[in-house]
Order: sequence, then structure tokens, then C-alpha cells
Amino acid sequence: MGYKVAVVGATGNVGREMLDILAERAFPADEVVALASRRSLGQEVSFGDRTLKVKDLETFDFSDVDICLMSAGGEVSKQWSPRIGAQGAVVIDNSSAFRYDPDVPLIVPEVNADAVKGFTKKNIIANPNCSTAQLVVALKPLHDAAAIKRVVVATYQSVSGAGKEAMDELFDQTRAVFTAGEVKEKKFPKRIAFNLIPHIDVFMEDGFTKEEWKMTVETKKILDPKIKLTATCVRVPVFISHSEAVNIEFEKPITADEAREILRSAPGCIVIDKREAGGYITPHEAAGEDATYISRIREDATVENGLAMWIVSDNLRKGAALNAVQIAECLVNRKLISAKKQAA
Ligand code: 11C
Repeated sequence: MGYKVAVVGATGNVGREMLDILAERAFPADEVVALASRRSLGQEVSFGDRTLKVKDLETFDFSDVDICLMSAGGEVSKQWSPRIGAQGAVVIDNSSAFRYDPDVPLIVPEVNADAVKGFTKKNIIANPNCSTAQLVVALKPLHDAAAIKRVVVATYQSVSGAGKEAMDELFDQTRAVFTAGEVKEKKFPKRIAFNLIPHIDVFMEDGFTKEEWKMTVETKKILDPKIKLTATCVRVPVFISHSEAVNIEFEKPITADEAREILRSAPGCIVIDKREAGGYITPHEAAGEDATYISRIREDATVENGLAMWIVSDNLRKGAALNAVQIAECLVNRKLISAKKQAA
């Protein structure tokens, strides 16, 4: 007998992707339920070759749910994840609501799968921010080889990270520019079409944005608290996939050739690195794919033991939905949960 899985936020960018990935990877579920707020009631969403009618989160009975994939934002998660967890379902939460709670593991399976067992305190497991997830997948094997001291990263983040309305905004603004229409700013504080915006999430007191802060704090929690990381996060007019220009300083020497070989055999990584026109990955090519792609690996002689590289991944998949489903697979493969109906 399989598991009963609920997907909360099923009509959003990430929720839809979660349903696709559960179906693609044939997750061992007997039943999958799509849930959302009341205003999405009656909508239908795809699950493999079936369609599911969206049910109301407020009135849904979670008592026989085994795994709940949450992607409905921080406020909904704060309200619902503890309640759902208290009913015995393991919540895998895509929001930032519980990521920094010491009693909640923050997991990227290629990096710290063993930490998943810590979920029992609250029955909640957190999924990291998309820009962190792809970064730590590539950093982990390099850290194991040469011990990372410091990372300087600049991100080039697609609009899908800000939701469906943000994607519509890029589309509408682009069309308006071409048709000499009015370019309207709604979700973004400045025009995003044919532009970029060096601001994601709210500003913090020290001048960094919350997105930049998240990358620092989450990398420490997932990979190693000793790693220093500073980020500049930028929104770019790309629909899907986040890209990152990354500069890494190691404790020990490591050459570009060595890094390339390590990354070639690292879980979740694909190296595309020919030093010629087109011999690198772009966000357009990474969209819809599962891997974290690494290109432009080179030695940086301006620091001791320095490497620079370019890292790209689909922010809705490895950055969110795929990572959440991989966490659910960890629970199943490590026999950390059993289906409630089976147990009854
Ligand atoms: C963005 N990274 O691209 C954000 C979206 O903490 O899960 C995800 C925010 C988060 O806007």
C-alpha cells in the first residue's frame, strides 16, 4: 500500500510542478490530493494523465495524510504546518517560515540527507530558497575536496521565483514595449522587461536584502556554519531558471581541472564547460530539467586557492518542487515513515 500525499498551494507555480514531479517520478502514492485556498476552489490541476479537482485547505481533514507538500507562502505555512504536523503528517514546507528553526531540518538531499531524521520534533522539514538549493548542490563536493572558506555570489534570478503574476508582468511589459503600450509595474518595483532589478525580497537593516541574507544563513545550516558567504541577488527578465556567478576561496589548493572532474561525478550536477562560444549552459536550456549545471570553471588568481564558476538550475524544480519530492523520497527510502492506512 502507498502513501496519501497532499499538495497545498496546488494551483501555484511550485504546487503544479510538485504534482508533475510526483507523477514523473512515480512517487509511491495511493492518493494525491490538491489543496488551495477557497478562491481556487473548483479549479482543476494536472497530475500525470489525470486531473484533480482542487479542494479547500480550510475544511480538509488531514488525519489520514502521510506527507504534505506545502507551497502556499510563509503566512499559510505558519498557520497550517504545525496543525498538519500535529495530525501525524510530515510537512515538507517550501516557504521560509520554519527554515531557521533549530528543531526543523533544512534539507537538500544531495548535501545533507542524513539530517532528515530530525523531522520528528515538529513533523516539519524545510525546503531551502531556490537560489541556495542549486548553489549548495555544486558547493558540497568542492567543500569535501578542498574546504570552502568564503563564497561571493551574484545571482541572476528569473521572474518565476516571484510567482505567476510576476511572470505575467514580464510578458505584459514586453508586449507593451513592442506595441508602444503602457508599461505597468505591479509586482516589481521597477520595470523588469528589458531591464534588471538589484532587489529581491525586503531590505534588512545592514543594506542586504532578505534574499541575500537567506543565501548566507541557509548555506551555513545546510552545508557548514564555518563558510562565509556574501550575495548580491538580482532579478532578470528570464521566465525560468536562476543563474549564479560564483567566486569561491578554499582552504586547500584545487585546480579548475580537479573541480571539473569532482563536479562531473557529483550527485545532481552536470558540467558543461567548453571554452568556446556556446560551450556553457544558459537559463533557457536548464528550464524543465532536474540538474544543477556548472559552466565557466576557472582559477581565480586574485585570491589564494580561488575558483570562479557559473551555476544554473530550474528554480521551480531543483529550487523548489523537485527538492521537496526528493525529501519525501528520502523519508520513504530510509523507512522513516509508514503509510497510516497500512499501519491501521
Ligand atoms: C525568488 N528565491 O526568486 C525567491 C523565491 O524563500 O522560498 C523563493 C523565496 C523563498 O524570488
